[in-house]
Amino acid sequence: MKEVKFVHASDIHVGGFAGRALRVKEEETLTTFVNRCIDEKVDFVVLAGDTFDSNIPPIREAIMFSKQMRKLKEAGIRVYAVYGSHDYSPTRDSLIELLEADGVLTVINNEVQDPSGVWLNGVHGLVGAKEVYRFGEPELAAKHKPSIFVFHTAVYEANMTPKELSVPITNLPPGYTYYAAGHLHKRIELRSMEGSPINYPGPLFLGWSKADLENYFRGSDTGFYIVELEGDGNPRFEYVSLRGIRGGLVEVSAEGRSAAEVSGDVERKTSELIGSLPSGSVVLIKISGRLSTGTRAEVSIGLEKLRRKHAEYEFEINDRQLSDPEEVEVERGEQFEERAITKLAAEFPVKVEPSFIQQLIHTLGEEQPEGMTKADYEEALRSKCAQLLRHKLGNRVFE
Ligand SMILES: [Mn+2]
Repeated sequence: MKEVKFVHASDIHVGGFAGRALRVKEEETLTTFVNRCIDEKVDFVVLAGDTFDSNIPPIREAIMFSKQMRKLKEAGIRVYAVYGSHDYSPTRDSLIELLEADGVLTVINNEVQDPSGVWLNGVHGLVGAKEVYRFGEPELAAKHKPSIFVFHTAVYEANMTPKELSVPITNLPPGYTYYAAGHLHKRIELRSMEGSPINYPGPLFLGWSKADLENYFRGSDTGFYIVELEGDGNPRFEYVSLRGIRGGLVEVSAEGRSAAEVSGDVERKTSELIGSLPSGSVVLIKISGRLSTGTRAEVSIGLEKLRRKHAEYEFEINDRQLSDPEEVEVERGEQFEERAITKLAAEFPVKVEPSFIQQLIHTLGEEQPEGMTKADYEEALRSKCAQLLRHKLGNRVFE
């Protein structure tokens, strides 16, 4: 077999950031990415999930992405994708399906052979990592070589997720030449039991969260892999870094300080930072801790003033861990859910056992099976819940 070259990217999260500067940058990054794929004359591109930030992203962003994929198609480059936890839809109500119908990419549902001769198979990432149970399926083992396994799940050995939300390397389907992984927003390179690469490229662009943006400003990798397969040998790969967002991070602790002090500190640090940044740069402001006096709202007003004063910059705010002085501690820790349910059950006008509420929550959480219409699914859910309630509370509640 002749040498095959492909690109492995993941977690593009198209539409993940709404600010104008970041949207422009997203398009620039994708253009650079697509041009590089074309220049390198790769045979195909593999996207390991979370291509879009949601199943139905903003249409403007989706059109931009679709045009980029079309450029690849016109250059004779095939694109293969699995779903990630962000763009998956149990009913296939995802714009990925539209791109597939349009012929610019192929969703990997079963093993598929690329015209280069390489085989691909994979597992979609689901919400809450529910796909972890699929990895033991014997039919997922590689039947051909060379072959690529594409998945959107954390491996336990990456040390970034709890056991129940990840798959141990020993449980990955055996026999593949290359494991194209996604989901972890960090570049990680591991090896399978047989020595094949298991690579996480991290986000191609930024990811979607304020934490992703913070990691970016702290220097975390964003980019993709170019992989070369030749005969039965181990694949060679090279990481291509894609950076270029101008901006920086302003971090302020609110712990034990007044809202006025915090606002003053944010203003001073922001002015210091933007003194060295061209207009159009992105400034991430992170404020965390419990205020001694004043409120979060006061801090927000200060931020709004700052935004208006420096309108030529784009601000992203992360104040999720900023709290008011008198705010009640949110319950945390072991068996939090059980404790909350027990408390709730005690407040019900009729006697209900906590286990019953859990059963009900579980039933309501059942996913819509493939091939079932939304209406049928809702009807099935309603009837299951009604059955449960009738059994527990008697018919009177439905009269
Ligand atoms: Mn992701």
